[in-house]
Amino acid sequence: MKKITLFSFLLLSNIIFSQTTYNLDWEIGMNGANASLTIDVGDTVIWTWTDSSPHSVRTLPESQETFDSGISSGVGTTFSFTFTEAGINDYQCGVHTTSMFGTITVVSATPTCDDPSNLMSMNLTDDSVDISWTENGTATEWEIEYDPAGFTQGNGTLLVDNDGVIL
Ligand SMILES: [Cu+2]
Repeated sequence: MKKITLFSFLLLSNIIFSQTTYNLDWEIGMNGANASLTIDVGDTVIWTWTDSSPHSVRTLPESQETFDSGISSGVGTTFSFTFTEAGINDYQCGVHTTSMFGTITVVSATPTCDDPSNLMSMNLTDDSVDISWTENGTATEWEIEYDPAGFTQGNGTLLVDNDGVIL
């Protein structure tokens, strides 16, 4: 008899996400709204030096995440940082602290995904099984991964269910 192991239930919306790269010019006089962005967790900001003065990009002490590019010069110099935590990141140029500063606000783009519970299987035959679970969030569609016992999660056969009936 073939044993089917039902393994994994994932919200589709939880595995579909994208990352965005933002570009900011970095020169004397860039501050406030011109140097500020609201982005999602996982997004990257690239600062590009657009004048010939020496600059840096560094966070202030209360910033959620911490970075410091060090001081460098040259039009076209870049510094990039990928934000991985939701929060507020005030930053400045370490050389021109009063004329070059901004805020990168990072928000959480991924909805929370509650694990289903009460996973049960019944009526197992050679080629079918009834399964049930309790949805603990607001999902209306589930991805079901299965294969013979011992398969590697991620390599199994996928089914998508949105009405509780799969034939
Ligand atoms: Cu500067």
